[in-house]
Amino acid sequence: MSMSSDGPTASPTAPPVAPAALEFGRWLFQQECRFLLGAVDLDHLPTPAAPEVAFAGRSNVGKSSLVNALTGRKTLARTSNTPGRTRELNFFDLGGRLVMVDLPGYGYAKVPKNVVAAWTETIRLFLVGRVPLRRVFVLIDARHGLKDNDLETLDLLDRSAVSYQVVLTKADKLAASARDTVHGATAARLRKRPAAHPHVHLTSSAKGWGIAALRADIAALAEGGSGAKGIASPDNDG
Ligand SMILES: Nc1nc2c(ncn2[C@@H]2O[C@H](COP(=O)(O)OP(=O)(O)OP(=O)(O)O)[C@@H](O)[C@H]2O)c(=O)[nH]1
Ligand SMILES: [Mg+2]
Repeated sequence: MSMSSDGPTASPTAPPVAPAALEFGRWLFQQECRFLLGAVDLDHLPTPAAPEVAFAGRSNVGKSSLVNALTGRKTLARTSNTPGRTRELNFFDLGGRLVMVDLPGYGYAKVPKNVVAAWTETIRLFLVGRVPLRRVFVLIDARHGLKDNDLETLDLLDRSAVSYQVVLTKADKLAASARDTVHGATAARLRKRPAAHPHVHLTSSAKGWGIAALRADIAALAEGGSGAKGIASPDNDG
């Protein structure tokens, strides 16, 4: 199945993904994935048990859909057409080796301003202060590219030296040429950012594009993965 889903184009910034890394990613994401808990605030986070990765991004960008695509389970994380669907920090354990955190979105959620402000602050504090967090995957809608509130998030992560990697989502909604343009432009804008991973993933949860390569990168951060002991990406200094 994964062979047919690598996406429409090879990325100009993509290092070749080693077959062993792809295989470990495929294996890891076949392990049992278990919802641990949803935390409404930082007082209710689970006790760290494994390396963590978090999925951050504007409301409606496709964070929950990506968690579902990665795990091959359509309804593990709740998704919706209505921005603001995810209202808690949702923790998922993957085979006891990795914890994935599906975050509430920032941006244009149709919820009261004070609620958005509280979420934003919770997310900020989580991103900069969560000890087991190995990398933040910042999701960007391929149709829109980096917006002001995305740049605020990247600034925060750069300032706090929290390793992050950009994932373009909903690539199926763009023509091939537009996909290449936004992919190249996004990678170029990340080049001077100190905590950014240089490779930008181009994905479609709907079509399965880029999911196998993303699994490989995430799995490298898990217990037993090739990058499990590294804090920062080795090729970060561009
Ligand atoms: N065409 C297409 N639609 C997608 C894709 N990924 C997500 N969507 C749709 O985008 C909408 C939002 O997806 P979610 O996964 O709920 O987004 P989210 O980032 O978790 O949203 P919040 O929890 O509200 O922050 C849903 O209607 C999804 O079906 C994709 O790859 N392609
Ligand atoms: Mg969500």
